[in-house]
Amino acid sequence: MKTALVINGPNLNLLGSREPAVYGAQTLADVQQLCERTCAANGLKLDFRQSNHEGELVDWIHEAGRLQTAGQLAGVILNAGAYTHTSVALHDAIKGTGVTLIELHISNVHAREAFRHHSYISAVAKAVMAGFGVNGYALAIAGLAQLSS
Ligand code: CA2
Repeated sequence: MKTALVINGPNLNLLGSREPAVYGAQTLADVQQLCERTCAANGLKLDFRQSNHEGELVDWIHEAGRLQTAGQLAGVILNAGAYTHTSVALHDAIKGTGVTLIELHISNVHAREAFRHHSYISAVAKAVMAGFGVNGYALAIAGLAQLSS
């Protein structure tokens, strides 16, 4: 059974505590449970992580590339948070590893401030998911399962 690696970037540990109108009321622990259930239903194992540190996210993308090459990983679902809009390092890591990656956003970033409209991730992602709330994580896992089958 292959693994889906779900990576959450900066400030997503605050989910459920503030800005419910934008991000909903569910916590990151709730999102992890949703991902557990969805992976089980789609024949995948879940590895669920969060970090506020850009370099740690880069290290995890490198690890994902190695695991995918070894046939153990279906791919990555990445909510890079604000690093989406700033990080050439994440862009280079995804491109350099060639890992299958779905970019995910809880909110519709294109309906928000102009600085959220550009993503350094989209050009190197297999697919992009935005605006479905936290249910987007479940939709992305189902999509990843189809891509890897
Ligand atoms: O919509 C998304 O998922 C975002 O990736 C979330 C990021 C934001 O910078 C992106 O533009 C869009 C922010 C994550 C911070 O989440 C918080 C949740 C609750 C309270 C404070 C922050």
